[in-house]
Amino acid sequence: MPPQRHQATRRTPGQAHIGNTVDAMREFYPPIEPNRTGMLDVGDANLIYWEESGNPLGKPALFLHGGPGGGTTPAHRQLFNPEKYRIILFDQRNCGKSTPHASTPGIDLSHNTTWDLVADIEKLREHLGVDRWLVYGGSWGSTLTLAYAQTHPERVTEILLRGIFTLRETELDWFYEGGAAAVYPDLWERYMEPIPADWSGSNIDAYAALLYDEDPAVAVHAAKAWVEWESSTITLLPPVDSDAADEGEYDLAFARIENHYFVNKGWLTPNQLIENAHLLSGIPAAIVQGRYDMCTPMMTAWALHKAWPEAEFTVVPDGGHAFSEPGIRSGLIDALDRFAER
Ligand code: STX
Repeated sequence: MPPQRHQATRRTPGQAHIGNTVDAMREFYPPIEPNRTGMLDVGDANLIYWEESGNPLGKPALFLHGGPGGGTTPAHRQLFNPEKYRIILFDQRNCGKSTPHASTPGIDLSHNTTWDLVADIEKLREHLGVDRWLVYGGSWGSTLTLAYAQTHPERVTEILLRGIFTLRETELDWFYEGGAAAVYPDLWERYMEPIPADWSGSNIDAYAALLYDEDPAVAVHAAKAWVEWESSTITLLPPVDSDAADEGEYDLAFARIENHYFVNKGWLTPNQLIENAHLLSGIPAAIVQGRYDMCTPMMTAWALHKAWPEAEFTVVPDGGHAFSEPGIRSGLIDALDRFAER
């Protein structure tokens, strides 16, 4: 079979690999069901949904989902070889199957911060009796992976990151305040539509009010516009399906949680996660970044690569943001298969 163009491929540490080098296309592993699931009490009246699939005696691997507020889906299990990995997924506070859900009227998100989630990961690790684990995170999941691994490096065997996001002002400005409007002026109009014409503050602040409007129809309308902007710009090619049948709970939770993190700048100091990359020294790591990622553009992956040259760095030449895209998926599965042999 001739090589296919949209592959990510194996990369040696310390070098940037950018271009058209291709290996074999990788498919997802087959769909699997969890071996066990549970709800862990992490305090502050929060229960988080967790699940384990794959090999109960395999190499422990933790999947950190995006958003924040995106939740896990069964497809996330399929990045990992189920014979090799003990695959652990959980829904971060107030989203997915975790409770209370952020769409609940009167929800209080003050106990939902980056550092609450880092503490939750440690609680989950102890609850499951895991000593050390591989951690994978894409997008916001990459932010959380960096925050967790820089806080508890001794608990992390390997790191895999996709679509690097570190919640810096420049990154929020790009995606939520107008940068990406240069590429998607049509979709940008729809994102801006709920914001009152006389509003003079930031878009993120406008949405912070809209998402809690006393009229639930206004809040849901805003949530749908927020989510649609994000979900329609994360793949290189337009997505095929939409969530038109959704009642709004997913959108409300996703938009409220993301917006809450962005208003608070992730409870991070400027550039914190990149400046602290040295704390990850010695942990085998790989970064997979799509060249045409419009949500978390490559400037951040590049900055991380410069600060952390020992991590493998792969740019997928025809990749966007989503983990399911062929080149991105191939790069991730290739890295996970190699880490499985360590
Ligand atoms: N947010 C990027 C992020 O983590 C800035 C993200 N964007 N879309 C997603 O996650 C979903 C795939 C979960 C919808």
